[in-house]
Amino acid sequence: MGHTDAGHTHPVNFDPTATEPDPHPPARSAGRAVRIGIGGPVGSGKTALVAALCRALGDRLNLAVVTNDIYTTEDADFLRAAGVLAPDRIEAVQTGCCPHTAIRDDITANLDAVELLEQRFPGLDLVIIESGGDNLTAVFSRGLVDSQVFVVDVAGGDKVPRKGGPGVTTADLLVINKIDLAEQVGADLTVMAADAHRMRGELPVISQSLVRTPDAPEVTDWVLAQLA
Ligand SMILES: Nc1nc2c(ncn2[C@@H]2O[C@H](COP(=O)(O)OP(=O)(O)O)[C@@H](O)[C@H]2O)c(=O)[nH]1
Ligand SMILES: [Mg+2]
Repeated sequence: MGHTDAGHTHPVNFDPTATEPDPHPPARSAGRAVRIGIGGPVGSGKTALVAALCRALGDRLNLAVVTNDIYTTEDADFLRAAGVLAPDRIEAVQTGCCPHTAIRDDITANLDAVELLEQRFPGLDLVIIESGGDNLTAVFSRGLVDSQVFVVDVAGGDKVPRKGGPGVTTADLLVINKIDLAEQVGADLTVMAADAHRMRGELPVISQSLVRTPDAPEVTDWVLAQLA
């Protein structure tokens, strides 16, 4: 006899902004470097933020960086050329695939890069891992990072925070970058901040401009608090 679904109702409570929390606690073992992931869409200012953090913290901490690019080592090359950190403290992972794959689904290449840096620099305090530019869906596996920052910018308009996605809703810190451009693109910063807080509950939000404050003082303080 044929099966029929007639009469059955399937309640669908789909909330496109909701994301299942990662069930695995951060695998942080005593003594190893704290790992902080920096994610967010292409061009939002992730590499610029990594450079700012290196400038602000490079003299105070034993610090290293892993960059992720799809087909190049562009971000690592940029950071080395900018001289923000000794070149051998920067390792590039070429993902060859969608960036989220290498930071969330198969983190092996990133773990290898982190371990290489940990062997090269005993007593490392902090490893910053920059994701390849992705969209609003890419977040880091908690098996790779202890905490993560998601960077969006105002240039795409003030709608971005309310579009949600796991980066906006669950990252340990949301950065709204390039606030210096708000007027040019007609983005309302009050709306962006209010939407961000509504989407994130108690989780912190920092609005900043790396043009106005190139050393990212608020994000630097947040990073230091993660190490405390
Ligand atoms: N006006 C402005 N430009 C910024 C700011 N932060 C980064 N940029 C620029 O935005 C572009 C993309 O930044 P980048 O760090 O490469 O973005 P990524 O793709 O997320 O790593 C670069 O030209 C940066 O100089 C900011 O706060 N204000
Ligand atoms: Mg980058």
